[in-house]
Amino acid sequence: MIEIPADPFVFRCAPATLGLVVIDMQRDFIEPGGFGESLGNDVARLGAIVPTVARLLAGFRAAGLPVIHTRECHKPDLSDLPSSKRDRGAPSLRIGDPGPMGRILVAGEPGAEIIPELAPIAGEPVLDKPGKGAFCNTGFEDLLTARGLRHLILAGVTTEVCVQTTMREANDRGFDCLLATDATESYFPAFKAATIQMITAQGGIVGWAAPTQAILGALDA
Ligand code: C5J
Repeated sequence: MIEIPADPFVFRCAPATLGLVVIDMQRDFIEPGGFGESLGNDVARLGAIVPTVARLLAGFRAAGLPVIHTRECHKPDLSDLPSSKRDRGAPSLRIGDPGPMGRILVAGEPGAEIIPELAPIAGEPVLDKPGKGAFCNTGFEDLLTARGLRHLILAGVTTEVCVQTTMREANDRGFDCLLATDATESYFPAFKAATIQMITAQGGIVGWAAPTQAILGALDA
């Protein structure tokens, strides 16, 4: 049994049901010139968590536990991009527009790739998702179920958008989820803090939260 000291209480599971989900650690969110910066954000905040996410990944790989990566991106013909998503806000570059790293958030373009430091290795699924949550119009639930996964550690960006949405979707489907607090980040520090408070409040209404060291310590034990 794996036991992770967590907020609001210990997160327990059998190793065979535990997997790591790394959300959207893509060049478009983390590197200058991508979607994140086009929205006016300081992408350096997100880059700062890369070594911690790498440690978490290494811990799961060393323990022989499954890792799944997601990428927020759209088909080149944008047929999976609703106008409600494309036209929201006033970014300098919209999804599908050409930018310094190719077309913004389009599958196959350099910007949509996972950053090289966290590149998936052979056997690790990479799930392309058109929504903020990983369950929207994807086969994510089947992918998890086929692997016998019921307990998920979540990491990645951004905390209050794709990570939180995925965690809420997973929780509603009966998965127990723990957010790795120092392996996730937001462009807005207050939104990250509020997300952690929201998910763990009321007895863990959406799930658990714990730092990477606590997760790795439990895997080692
Ligand atoms: C956003 C994401 N923030 N991966 N995407 O648009 O959180």
